[in-house]
Amino acid sequence: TSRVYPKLAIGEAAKLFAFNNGKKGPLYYKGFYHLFYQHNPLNPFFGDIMVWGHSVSQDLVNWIKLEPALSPSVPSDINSCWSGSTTILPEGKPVILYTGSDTNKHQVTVLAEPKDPSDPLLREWVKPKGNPVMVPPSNVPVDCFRDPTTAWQGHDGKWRALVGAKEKDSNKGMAILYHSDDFVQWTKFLVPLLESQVTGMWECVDFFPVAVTGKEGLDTSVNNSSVRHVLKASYGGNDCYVIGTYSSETDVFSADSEFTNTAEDLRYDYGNLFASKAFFDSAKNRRISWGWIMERDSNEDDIVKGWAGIMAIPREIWLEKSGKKLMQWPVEEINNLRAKNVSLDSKQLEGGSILEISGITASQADIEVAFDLPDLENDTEALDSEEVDQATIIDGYSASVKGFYGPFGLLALASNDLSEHTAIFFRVIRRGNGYAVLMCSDESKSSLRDNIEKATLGTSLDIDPRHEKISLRCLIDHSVIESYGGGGRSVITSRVYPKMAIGEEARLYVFNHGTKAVTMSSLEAWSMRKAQINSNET
Ligand code: DQQ
Repeated sequence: TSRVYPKLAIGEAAKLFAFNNGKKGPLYYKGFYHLFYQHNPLNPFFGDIMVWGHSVSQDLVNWIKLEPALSPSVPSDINSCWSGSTTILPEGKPVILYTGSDTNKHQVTVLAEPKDPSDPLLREWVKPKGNPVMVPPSNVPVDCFRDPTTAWQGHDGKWRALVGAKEKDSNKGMAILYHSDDFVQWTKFLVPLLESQVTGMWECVDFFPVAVTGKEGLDTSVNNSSVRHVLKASYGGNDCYVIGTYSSETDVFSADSEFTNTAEDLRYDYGNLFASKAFFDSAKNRRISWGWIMERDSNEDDIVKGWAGIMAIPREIWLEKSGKKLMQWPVEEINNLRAKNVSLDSKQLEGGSILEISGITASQADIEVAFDLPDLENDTEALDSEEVDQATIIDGYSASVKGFYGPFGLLALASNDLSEHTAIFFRVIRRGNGYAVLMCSDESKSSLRDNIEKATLGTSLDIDPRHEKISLRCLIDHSVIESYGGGGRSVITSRVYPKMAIGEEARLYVFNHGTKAVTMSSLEAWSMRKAQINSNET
């Protein structure tokens, strides 16, 4: 396998060599952020042997790639080291719980500890005797029991952890709860902490507290009356979550809603993001979620380019003031890559208009733009109404459907003849006696290449366009567009493979293809510098 070192930019900073997927056990320890990730050192696709790749950073932007942290070495993980999580014990030592594929290819939970806890780079890990510490329960298939969470301590000081699973002969997905006094002996709790009849296997489960007010992150064991809990499960290609109240006295998690395995489920991202993991960053008291962005090209393409899979920009997450959903925003450190800046004052965008944003590197950029619909209130014309079937709503995720208010937004990674572009846009439609804002990312014209999956994606953005501007931040990086709507209320990540709109040939436009004029009340755009990625081939 050729190990290629493509020119690296921001999102590409996380382009990790050969195949990687899914976040594993990120953590902050002795001044370093650690990113562990599923890695196939041999081929740019999911392999029979997967290891824990390992990179470290002091700022979440510039990275040093180290040797793999975990590789198959004991009967419990001889056929792969799959996903898991890190936990920092009260005395400050980090430990890992992860899924091993054992000699019989059963998925079991393995405990690993740092060989030298005084090494801030945590380069070497050892697997104490007593492994595996958990094995699939009898009602769970041996290949549906994986991805243990970060553990937390209840009021009684006992450890708790969850493992994602599916029930035998059913479509029930669940998070199985385990207790432990010593982090080695784990006892399964009578009932799962949460389950759903309709989702199938829950991968990469995550469970953590969020403060009911403010943005500060909380360490995983915090629980009190000003805390709620989030349970995230990866299924159906999405990272979905519910918010609820957890008591360690009863070990009951009362969720406000259920997983339905439909578009109604709350998602971290309405585009391409999966197998994320959140961790508490004690350096800055924030909770950071890190997701994996899959390839949408072919295996053959991945073999040609020599790598596959990238990590999204780390996101700070906190509870939205309504308490009904999470907010997400790129970690502030990414702003340190901002270089040349252009800013535009308020402009009226007539229906059918398009305006190039020049003066920045459109293929590697950070854009913040806001739109305003001053006439919406007294617009008596019959707007597009949302009282239509779901299929029509989904059609609305395409930028080619012309409405009254919308589509308006950005054409990113656009060729100058617009034959290639990814449209990130909004629509405002009537909903009952108010309005709904749809936020969409239309990849259908993102590439002239074949064998690429091009989705039209969208979701409802939870703001009232009569009283607040419609804001959008896009981090554009060659083959990734991360779009944050409404200050982080909704996020859509698109993975695209333009053939013409690459490097200096890429363009950026603001557009309004709706019938009605909208006001672009402000736009700030920055060229983004490359992050430094080095291999510490010690
Ligand atoms: N990928 C890992 C599993 C996890 C899945 C294996 C998530 O542990 O469930 O590479 O994409």
